[in-house]
Amino acid sequence: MAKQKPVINVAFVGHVDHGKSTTIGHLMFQSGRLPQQELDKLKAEAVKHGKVGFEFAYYMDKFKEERERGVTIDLSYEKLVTNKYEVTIIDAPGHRDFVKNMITGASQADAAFLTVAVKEGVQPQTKEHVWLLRTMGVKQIAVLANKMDTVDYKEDAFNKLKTDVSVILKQAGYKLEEVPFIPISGFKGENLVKKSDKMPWYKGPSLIEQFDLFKQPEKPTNLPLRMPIQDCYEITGIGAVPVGKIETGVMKVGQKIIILPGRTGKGVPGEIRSIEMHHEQLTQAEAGDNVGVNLRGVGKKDVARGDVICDIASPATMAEEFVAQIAVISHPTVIAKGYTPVFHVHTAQVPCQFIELIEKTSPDGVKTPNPDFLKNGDIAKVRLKPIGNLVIEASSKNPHMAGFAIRDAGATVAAGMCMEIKEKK
Ligand SMILES: Nc1nc2c(ncn2[C@@H]2O[C@H](COP(=O)(O)OP(=O)(O)OP(=O)(O)O)[C@@H](O)[C@H]2O)c(=O)[nH]1
Ligand SMILES: [Mg+2]
Repeated sequence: MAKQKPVINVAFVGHVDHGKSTTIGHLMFQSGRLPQQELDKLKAEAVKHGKVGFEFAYYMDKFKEERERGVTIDLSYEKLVTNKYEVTIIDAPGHRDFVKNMITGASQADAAFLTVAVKEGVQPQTKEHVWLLRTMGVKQIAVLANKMDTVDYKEDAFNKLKTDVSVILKQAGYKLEEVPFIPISGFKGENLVKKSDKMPWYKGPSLIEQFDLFKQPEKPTNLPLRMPIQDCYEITGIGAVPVGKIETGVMKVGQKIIILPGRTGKGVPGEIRSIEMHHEQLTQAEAGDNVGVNLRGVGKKDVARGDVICDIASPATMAEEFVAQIAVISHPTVIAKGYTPVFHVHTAQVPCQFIELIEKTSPDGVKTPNPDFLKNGDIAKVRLKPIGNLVIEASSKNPHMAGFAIRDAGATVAAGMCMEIKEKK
């Protein structure tokens, strides 16, 4: 079998209408995936809905409501094969009503293009998305200065945007020297595949070249084994078979493991008897693999979704309390001490109580120690107490086990990362 190219997931994010879907659609057109005939049809449909100019966006925005309103509502995915990678492009919505979908996209991304229309500049969701990328652990960002046609492809306008966007990137903790800025016109198709002759002052890569400049995402096989259990089956003659994705590390037949927290909260020790992936028996599986495992010493009643299979030599931590950095995205009122929403951490869902608001940074960048409450747009350092047993790790120890979304009444109210843990003994 031919060796496959490495896979990378790249999200397009940024404020509503700044041209994410259009840029992706045009990129697909120029790289031959969207035929002229199809484009003509999309153009006719855009005209019909009074949305002239949305034909490229329509390639990504397929729902009726998306097309009528001319906004992206949910994530859509597109494959692109570059010289180096098999890329999965994730088109995220920019509208503030759909931030929760953007968060899901960010949680799947290895890298992101922050798309900013050069005339409008930094807008509320430009900033919010930068923070969310950071919170969800997206380390590699490139900025697309889009709609360069609206400023006659002038270098001054590009430089002004660069200065403004740099401020928010820096606030969120990105290293500016690691963030490339690329001037493009998604609609006119400038600098997407071919270098644009309209911007001779620009010496950097085109959009498609930038995909290959992103670093290859690491398969975290060096970290200890962590497999959050998605479900557990009972198979006659075999016994309990937990299934799930190995987040980090390597799993081998014969390996000694412990499942945390387990029914009792004290952990259930066992041994890997067999590993199965796509109905095939393996002697070893690793980070990224979705597997079913049969365990010696473990019954179906001992484990459930939300438990984590860990290497017994370096098990995960259960938190008595933890300190996290969170971004408040969409809460109907304010978050104060005592609030106890449900936290979604790997496959676990556990209520956690806010026991201390340590510091907040409001959207204008002002920091307040010990605030009384948090509201939408705030980034905060908080102390939390799980009500029940929760396996979570500090992002410095295992970033794949540190991220979470906070949900309440069917909506994502905030997202965050665990920074520090007080371990449960
Ligand atoms: N002049 C000009 N218009 C553009 C460009 N890129 C996008 N547009 C227009 O901007 C509008 C919004 O484009 P979309 O691609 O839907 O923007 P989006 O960022 O995907 O929007 P959401 O997904 O709803 O956040 C459309 O009218 C596009 O034609 C560009 O490079 N130049
Ligand atoms: Mg869109």
